[in-house]
Amino acid sequence: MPTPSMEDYIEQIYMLIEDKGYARVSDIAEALAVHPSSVTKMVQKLDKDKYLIYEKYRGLVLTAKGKKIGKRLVYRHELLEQFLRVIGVDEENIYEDVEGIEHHLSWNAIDRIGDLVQYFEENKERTESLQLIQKQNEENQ
Ligand SMILES: [Mn+2]
Repeated sequence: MPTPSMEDYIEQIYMLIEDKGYARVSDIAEALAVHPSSVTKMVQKLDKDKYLIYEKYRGLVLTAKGKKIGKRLVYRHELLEQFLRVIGVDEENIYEDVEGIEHHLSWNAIDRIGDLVQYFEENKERTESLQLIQKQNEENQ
């Protein structure tokens, strides 16, 4: 299993490759707000663990294993954003909150959160009913 930090890198590399077709060390460093030398170190570790293949002058490609995990990590991030949005968390908090929790939930919990998001999306009255409770709670504070 990748560590939280490895997960952040795999997730970011997967997104960069989806968006641009490639992921350069400088792009990864910028996206994660870290020094390029940290990226190089991590990329070497990810290569060693077979998540990607890194060739210094030719860039990097994800292996099948890296792609599979990258896809799940991006899905998890997006699902958690949807979840926080659906329960009414302020938009300005959503990204940071997801970054804070995404590595610390089991896949079991992720799947159940997926059910809950589906539960709300299948019937807008459920969201309205939740919003009513939130309004009442705010008024009572
Ligand atoms: Mn993330």
